[in-house]
Amino acid sequence: MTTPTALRTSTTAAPAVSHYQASVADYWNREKNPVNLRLGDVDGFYHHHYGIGDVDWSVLQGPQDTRDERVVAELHRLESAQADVLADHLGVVGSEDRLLDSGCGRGGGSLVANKRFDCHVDGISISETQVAFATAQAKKRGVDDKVRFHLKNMLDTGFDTGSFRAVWNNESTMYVDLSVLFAEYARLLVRGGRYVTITGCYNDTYGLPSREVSTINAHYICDIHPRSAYFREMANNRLVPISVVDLTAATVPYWELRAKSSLATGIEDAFLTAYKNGSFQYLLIAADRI
Ligand code: GPP
Ligand code: MG
Repeated sequence: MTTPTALRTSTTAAPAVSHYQASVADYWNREKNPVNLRLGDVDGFYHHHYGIGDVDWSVLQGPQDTRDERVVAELHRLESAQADVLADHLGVVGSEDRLLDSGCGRGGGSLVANKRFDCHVDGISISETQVAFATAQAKKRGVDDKVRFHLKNMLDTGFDTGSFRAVWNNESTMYVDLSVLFAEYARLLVRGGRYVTITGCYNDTYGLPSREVSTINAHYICDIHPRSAYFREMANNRLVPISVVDLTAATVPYWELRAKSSLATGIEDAFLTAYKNGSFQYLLIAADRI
């Protein structure tokens, strides 16, 4: 077996990652889905998460030659609404505070938080391509003095203890062991700091992962956790939930529109079936570091 680049002993900035993480990084280094790039092109906020809120179904009517454009704008509006809801839960953030966007993708969420709070944001990813892309976006917006992106492993960031007012994961916790992740956040967050995640989790009351949840895992090379694991590992790591919002019903319309669009990637039916059969849930959890 070839040793993944990021695992080799090296003097480069590449983070120490497992073979599994190297395969995930490879996926994101190659990823160029129009559903992400064309949506980001709308306003320069490139997201790697899904959307919430009611769909304006009129986008499917009107001239055929501009239908795609209308659908792209509508899907992006719903993804932007999701990013705003996450930012709503970050608590009181001042312009000198520092936030961590853990699993930052192409950097859209970091730019949203900086725009809202004028704060410092560090975004981290194990994908070189994503870090380079996000860095270019921050430069383009002229916010690279406050928004910085790093090639780092979220399980072992190397950032100073107590250096962050808030940390978030927007759909990236399913790539890591939560017991290790939350121990790192308990270290990174200042006492009284805020942790927020929006995540897809499997529903303990359904049982173990359904066929559709397993299909989603295979599609993205991830390992969706049960809902219970979030609360157990937060409790084990000085993170006390303050808000739990079930966004499942709010995300279904996004998937219905995405399934009808030319941007569909093939995973849409699995999400829709999993949400509708009760095996999968889309949750926001905000917690305080005590
Ligand atoms: C969306 O990224 C998020 C993930 C791939 C992580 C898995 C999330 C779950 C809730 C299970 P994306 O925006 O790059 O995905 P896509 O290309 O499908 O839009
Ligand atoms: Mg996407």
